[in-house]
Amino acid sequence: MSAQIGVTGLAVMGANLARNLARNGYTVALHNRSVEKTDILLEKHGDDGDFIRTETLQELVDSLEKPRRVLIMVKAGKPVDSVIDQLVPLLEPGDIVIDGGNSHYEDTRRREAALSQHDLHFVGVGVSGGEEGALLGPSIMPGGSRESYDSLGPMLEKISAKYNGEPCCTWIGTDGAGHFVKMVHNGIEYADMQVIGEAFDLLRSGAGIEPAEQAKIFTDWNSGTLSSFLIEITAEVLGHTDERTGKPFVDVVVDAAGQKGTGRWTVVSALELGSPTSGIAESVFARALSSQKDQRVLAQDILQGHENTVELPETFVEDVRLALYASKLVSYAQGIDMLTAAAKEYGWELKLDEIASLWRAGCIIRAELLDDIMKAYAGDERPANLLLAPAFAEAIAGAVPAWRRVVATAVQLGIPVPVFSASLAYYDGLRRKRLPAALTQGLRDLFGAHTYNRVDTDGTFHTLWGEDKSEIEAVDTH
Ligand code: NBP
Repeated sequence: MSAQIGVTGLAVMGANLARNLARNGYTVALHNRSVEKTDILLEKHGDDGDFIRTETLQELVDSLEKPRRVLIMVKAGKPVDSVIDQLVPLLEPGDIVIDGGNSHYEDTRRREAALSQHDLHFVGVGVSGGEEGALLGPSIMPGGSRESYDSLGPMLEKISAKYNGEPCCTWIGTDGAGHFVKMVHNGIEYADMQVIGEAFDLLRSGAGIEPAEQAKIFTDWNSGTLSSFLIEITAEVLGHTDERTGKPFVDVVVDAAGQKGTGRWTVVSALELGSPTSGIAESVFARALSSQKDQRVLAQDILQGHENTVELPETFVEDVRLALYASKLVSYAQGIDMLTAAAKEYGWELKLDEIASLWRAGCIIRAELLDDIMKAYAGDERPANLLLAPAFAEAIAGAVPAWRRVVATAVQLGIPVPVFSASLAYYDGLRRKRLPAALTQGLRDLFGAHTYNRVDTDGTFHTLWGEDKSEIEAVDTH
């Protein structure tokens, strides 16, 4: 018996993907650097399907049908390079090496280029859904060559999550496209979680609504336009009581948020692409600020808030819901804008409707909203920005008055709402006829002769600020 796919790296994600593959009828060869993990998996879950136990990468490779498919599920970074280096001499042209970890897309681009020199396919695959998703059906974002997808795609589609029967897996684009899209997914996830946190804080600190009561509010919100996995689990976490103290669980958790790096990668990449991903960036900074616990403790006694008293409108809870919805839409709009910029930069033909469609189930940001986003990009006329799609322009317009009230209230009460407010600033920046960027251009021209364009005529100009302030046409030095 030979295996249709081999998995090396059998920690939580690799083990669960291997089990998912076996449960779907594939024979899976198993390998882990330390053989214990392989044996534990076989002992506990050997009944899930057909597995082949191997102890070395050579044995793994020998157990596979050709062209071979080897899925690497080891820790992202150097371990991936190490495994690739060991695998390459064992493989033959046409074989497919798959990296299903959270690798940086630039690493994936580099590895794809290197393996193509050996006539090997290298497929960077974004996998979202955590441990449970890997077992029961994740959202899968494969990059790499189209040819490799012909061989690998059916397998990945079979084990992926399904939305109304449709697989949440489709070929994304060449080289690092899959990992790039997964990275942006994670960036949106950061923003999504932060706006939920801001809503929680406003309801608690602003309106005095206790977590248990908020759990009911979030459950209620989950049946409307905000319906999503993250809203659903927010209700679960807020409704949980700490066993030891009898206090709300959220009150016994240290308020310092961790991060593993994909949010940061998203923001760095957005800066490099010149894509204004302010909501996602603020969500990463909010986690960073929360973690500066020492400074925060000192600041509590030194920095005065001078908060104002605000009479909350009767509609406050609904206002917060609308502000959350609008800010969430902005995060998606910004994430999608990044995808558009990256497609241009890297020559990927990203299909935004397909990307939205494969986020509809299995992944952490799965939400009803994504079905509408998919539809917005499905036609021939793709909106230049998600917020400009007629359905979303209307939806966000309906939320704007409440959104402004909520941000103004938060400012008066001294409750930080970095993503609510950055998203509103983005919205206003996008829609306003004139921006103070004109003044910026004037300043740049004065101190650095950086030139400017005029609203009334073509050409590039410079004002002789140090002389008679007359205007000259600038010579194009490019
Ligand atoms: P980990 O990221 O914790 O990695 C552990 C695995 O890497 C073990 O199998 C370990 O082998 C192996 N490994 C290491 Br560490 N160094 C190695 C080396 N130099 N050579 C060979 N193998 C090495 O596993 P995970 O949490 O299952 O995640 C796997 C990938 O999936 C990561 O990229 C992660 O970011 C990504 N991911 C995780 C989640 C999640 O929810 N956990 C979700 C989505 C994506 P050993 O047993 O011999 O030490």
